[in-house]
Amino acid sequence: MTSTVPAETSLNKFEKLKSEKDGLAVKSELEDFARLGWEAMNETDRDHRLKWMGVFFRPVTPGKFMLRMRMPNGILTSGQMRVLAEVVERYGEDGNADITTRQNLQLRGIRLEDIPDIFRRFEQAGLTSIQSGMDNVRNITGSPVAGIDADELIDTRGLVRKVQDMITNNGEGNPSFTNLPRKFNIAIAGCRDNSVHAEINDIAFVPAYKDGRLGFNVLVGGFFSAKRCEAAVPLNAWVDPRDVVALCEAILIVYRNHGLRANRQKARLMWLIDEWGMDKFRAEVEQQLGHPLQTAAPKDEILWDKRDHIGIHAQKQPGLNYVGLHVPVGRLYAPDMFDLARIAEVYGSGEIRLTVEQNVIIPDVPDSRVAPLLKEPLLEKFSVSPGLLVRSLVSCTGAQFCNFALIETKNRAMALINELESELEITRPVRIHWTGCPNSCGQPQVADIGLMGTKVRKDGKAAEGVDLYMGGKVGKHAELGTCVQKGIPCDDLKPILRNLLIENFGARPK
Ligand code: SRM
Ligand code: SF4
Repeated sequence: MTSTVPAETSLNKFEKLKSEKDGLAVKSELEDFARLGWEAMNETDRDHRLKWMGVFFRPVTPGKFMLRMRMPNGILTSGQMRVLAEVVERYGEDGNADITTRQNLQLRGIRLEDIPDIFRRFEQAGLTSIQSGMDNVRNITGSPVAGIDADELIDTRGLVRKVQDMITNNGEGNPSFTNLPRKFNIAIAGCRDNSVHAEINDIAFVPAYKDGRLGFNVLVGGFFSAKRCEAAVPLNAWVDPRDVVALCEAILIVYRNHGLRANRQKARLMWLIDEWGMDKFRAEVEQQLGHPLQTAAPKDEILWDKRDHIGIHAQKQPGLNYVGLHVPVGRLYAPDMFDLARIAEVYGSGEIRLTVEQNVIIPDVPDSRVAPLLKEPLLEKFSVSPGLLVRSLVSCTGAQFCNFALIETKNRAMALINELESELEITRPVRIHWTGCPNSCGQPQVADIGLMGTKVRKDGKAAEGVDLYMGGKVGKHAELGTCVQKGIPCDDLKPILRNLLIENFGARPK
């Protein structure tokens, strides 16, 4: 199976660079790049094709690359965490790692000359960063408490892994799926609370019973972009869990072969569904699958509000607990990562999980080990009972490392939330999401209060500002929030948020 790009496609810059040389080709050239150095190597390889290996040139910090991993279902072992900690540790102050909004890790400060060695270590540790950027399928998300939640319907761990293995050829790289028209997101929900934001993925599986059998209803086309944001829509299909991999493969092939490529702003899956209509899209998927799809189950099983998994929770395995730690805006440093690895081994089974809220879960902690775990000094930084505002705070990378950013996000978000928490008595969690530009990596549209970076004028001068989003609903009856106020200078934001929290979210001045 090879990639087929329609001949009549007029080639934009990205289609051109992909047609000249597939991104995956750089896999065999990494030693050469390491020898040449980032300043001497081919710029297109450096700025674009390296992303097929998860290696991102950062114009904000030239020479210090970002490495985006794949963490299927957001799960890693203590051994893997330690390998990642060793990688960032060697870069001193430049090195850190961020938990991403796709239940994943991004490492920072990486030098190109170290990449071959880092990748050898990844291979030994069963880690991969392959096909994690550009026109590839992003990290596949699954329920963060899969296999340990007493109320779960379907354990998503194996399914997510199988879908990743199909897409990446078991981590070797798969040229069948390295030239998609655009990025592509897949999520598999197995619990009752939709803790993966199914509605904002290009393909989402949500648990549903059909004729007494448990499987998934399928949604397609959800995405955010600067031009357009859409929630996923029903494919009118129900699949048995055994058919998830085949359906993902069929949809990806249809998208790869027919997705719109001329205009990158119109290249996500939803634009193809719009052009064809759902009936034609579904029929093409069936043809690719080689058999008809079953129609959707009449209702899905997403019946709960979304949980954030922070704190101590009994597992379905009697006597065991999972402990959710709050990691402020997802930022980790090497000592934190070593500590998390140690804590997972000493108190749990050595497993570590990540959530789309950029937090960490330590599973398999016996009842008798919970109290000693709570005394660990790391929990002063990564709390099990954080303040009600910081608890649900999510932020994209922002100006510190991202060249698309119109504003600084993570540091500003933390500073502002700390001030608001000290001035207000908060009575319930409020989900506040920051994103540095209209690409919406920080998902402001799923938040109670979403803040999207923009440029404004204040006192006649250019300044950093935000557009304010409200109304995002998650879990049961998820809905996207919308922009309610544009162009608020960041310097003027605090009183506006303060009033919003008092008037709409039950906060009281202290
Ligand atoms: Fe994103 C591009 C960071 C989740 C929509 N995103 C980028 C780049 C790669 C831009 C760049 O090259 O600098 C950012 C890297 C900055 C850096 O140095 O960290 C970036 N995106 C992120 C992360 C790290 C945000 C975070 O702090 O958590 C998330 C990484 C997820 C992962 O592990 O793979 C991240 N990005 C998202 C999401 C949220 C999600 O998937 O739920 C979205 C919206 C959902 C979607 O894609 O439909 C998102 N990112 C974008 C877009 C707009 C896509 C579009 O169709 O136009 C871009 C720009 C692009 O692709 O051209 C983008
Ligand atoms: Fe960068 Fe914009 Fe994404 Fe934030 S939303 S990580 S600023 S591309």
